[in-house]
Amino acid sequence: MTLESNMRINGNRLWDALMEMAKIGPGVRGGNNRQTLTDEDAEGRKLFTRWCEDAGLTIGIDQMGTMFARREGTEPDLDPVMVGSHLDTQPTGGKYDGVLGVLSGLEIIRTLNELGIKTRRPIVVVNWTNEEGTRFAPPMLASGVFADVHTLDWAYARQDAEGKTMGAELERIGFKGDEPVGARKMHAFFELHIEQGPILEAEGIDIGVVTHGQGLNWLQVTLTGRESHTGSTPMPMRVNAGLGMARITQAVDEIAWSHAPLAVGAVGHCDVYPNSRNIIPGKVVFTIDFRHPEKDVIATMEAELRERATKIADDIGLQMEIEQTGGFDPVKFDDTCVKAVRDAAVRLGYTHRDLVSGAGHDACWINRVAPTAMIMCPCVDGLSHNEDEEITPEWATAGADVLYHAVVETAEIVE
Ligand code: HGY
Ligand code: MN
Ligand code: MN
Repeated sequence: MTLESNMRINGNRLWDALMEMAKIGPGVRGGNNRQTLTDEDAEGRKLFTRWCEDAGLTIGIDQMGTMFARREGTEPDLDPVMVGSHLDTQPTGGKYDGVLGVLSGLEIIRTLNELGIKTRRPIVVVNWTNEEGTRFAPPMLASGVFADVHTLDWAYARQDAEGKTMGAELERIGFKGDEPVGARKMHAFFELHIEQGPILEAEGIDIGVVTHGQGLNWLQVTLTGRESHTGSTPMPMRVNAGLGMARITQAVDEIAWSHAPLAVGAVGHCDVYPNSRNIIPGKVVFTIDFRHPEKDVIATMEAELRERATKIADDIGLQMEIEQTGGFDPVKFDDTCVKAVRDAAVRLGYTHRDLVSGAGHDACWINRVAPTAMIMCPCVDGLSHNEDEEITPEWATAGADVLYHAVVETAEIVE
């Protein structure tokens, strides 16, 4: 049997699953707050487990808590085709970032079961732990350990704002598996994700065929000045760490604009100490997020930032430390997998265009250990990492249809 254009997933069932999962870890404005290794994440993992077991899948969990739900192939010894993304969300996240990719993988299984279709290769649906990197930096942490970018011990030692470690939290929620991370081999990996940008919607296109992912550089800056009274300290005597952060934040924006149109830069995280209304900040810690499709431009932006930040700190009399707390080079996805995605979009009659991913994804690390490709669907106003994140059922269905064809073609249908 070959994949025909009428072979499609059940879009209503997928949408119902998305809405069901969205009830877990609700945000304050209709989105989600299901941060990694929280009780809410554990509840979402348990719902996913129930659904996978109902679909006849066997579940393995590795030492980073990543979940692998396996549908057997007719040739069990062949390396499986893996498909998935992440169920953890930002603190003010949307209902679809990551979740669409995991639940579309499950929808593929449900469709294959319903039609009684068998594949030579096993198919494994994956929920990667801590893609977002908000509670425990850096992002894509479990897939990074899987791809041998980080060690397991380093990942376990990552601490959240309350000093809790990743290892202890994995233990606490009962998802610290014993499978060695990276032991599972795979023939290929596919990830469906919302674009989190404006291009597909603006151009009226259904499918992003993701050929590359841009690189990322997270620089954590610590500025130390002197706490003093905001009222009685004369201006010339102030050593204001908050002022340094403001000027460096402005410099980040100017550096990104100076490498337009593809460079981006912002400060999204900051801690001010002691954070009292009438004390000049004695210390600030904040994170710069630089991104660009070309590695050398990212390096140039970092060099320019270090030069300007040093002058800013010297002018104010601040001590400064800069530490890289996250980063990955731009990635080029596998040509064969990308072709499977593009051919699927054509076969199914969906409009499509090549795309570079603006956000980082687990696929960016898994691309190091297996042939990998991504599919993107539009999102409303290109908005994401915001509780107003929205997609349409049609966009979800189109993305999952293309994912279905790319995965099943690669896993090889058995006549
Ligand atoms: O930061 C990112 O690009 C991803 O959303 N974690
Ligand atoms: Mn994501
Ligand atoms: Mn995200």
